[in-house]
Amino acid sequence: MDATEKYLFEVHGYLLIKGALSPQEVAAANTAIDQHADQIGIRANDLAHESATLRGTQGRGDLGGMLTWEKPHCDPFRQMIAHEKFAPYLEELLGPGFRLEGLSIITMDEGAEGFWFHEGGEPLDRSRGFLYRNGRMFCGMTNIAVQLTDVGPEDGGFACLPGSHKANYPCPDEIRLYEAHQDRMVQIPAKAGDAVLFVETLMHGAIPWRAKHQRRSVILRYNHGVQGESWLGTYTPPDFYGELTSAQQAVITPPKYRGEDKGSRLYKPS
Ligand SMILES: O=C(O)CCC(=O)C(=O)O
Repeated sequence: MDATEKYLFEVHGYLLIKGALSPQEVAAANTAIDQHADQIGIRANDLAHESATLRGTQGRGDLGGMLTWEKPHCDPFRQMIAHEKFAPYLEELLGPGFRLEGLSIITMDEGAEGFWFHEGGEPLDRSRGFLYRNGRMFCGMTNIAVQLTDVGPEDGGFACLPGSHKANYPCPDEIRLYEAHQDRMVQIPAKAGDAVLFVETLMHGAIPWRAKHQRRSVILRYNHGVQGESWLGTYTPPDFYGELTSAQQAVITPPKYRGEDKGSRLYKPS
C-alpha cells in the first residue's frame, strides 16, 4: 500500500484497486457463477427499508458456497481469498495474520432495489472500528468487493459516504435512507476486475441498479487475526482444507493472539 493509497484510504475509508484481477480470472469466476446461477437467491425487497429513493422493482440476488463448488468452479474463489494483490493491503490495515470472515456474491438485475446506508463510525462497534495510532491505521472488519462486471457512473450499485468511518455524531435517518444530501454519497464506477477495498465502519449501501447487464460483486470480508466474529465451539477445518494452498489455509485458521505485527506475511514483499 503506497503513500498515496494510505492517504486516500485514511481520509475516505475506501480505495479502488484497479485491475486487481486479470481478465482470465474474471472470466473464470463469471463462468463458475453462470454454472450455479440457479442457486442465486432473490431477496424479498427487504434492503431499501422504507426509502422512497432506494426502492426497486425486484430484490437483489445473493449467492454463497463458492469455496465448496466442484472443480474448477471453486478455484477462482479459493484464489481470491488469499490473493497476492490483496494481501499487502490487508496486512497493512489488519496486520499479518488477518482472517477471512466470509465471502458472498451480490447480483443485481435491472431495477433491483438499493440497500439502506448502514454502519458509519457511530455507534462505535469494536469489531468494525477504525483507528489511526502511532503512525499507522488499525481497522476492524475490512472488505474487498471484487467487481465481476463493469459498473458505469449511472448504473448504481455500491455507494458510500467518504469519511463516515470517522463519524462521531449519529447519522440522520434521511441521509441513511438516501432521501437527503444524496450529492454527498459516492457511487464508484469500476471495470470488471477492479476491487473496492473498504473498512466496514464506513457508511455504505447500494443505489438501485439501472444497467441492462447484471451486476456481480464478490464481497470478501476480513478481520484482524485476533477477531472471530462468528465463532462458537471448537474449530473444525472445512472438508476442502487439504486442497488449499498454505496461504489460503492461513486466512481460514481460527483467531488467535499473535502479538501486533509478529505474524508472518502471506507473501514475500516484491
Ligand atoms: O455492494 C453492495 O451492494 C452493498 C453491500 C453491503 O452494503 C453489505 O454487504 O454490507
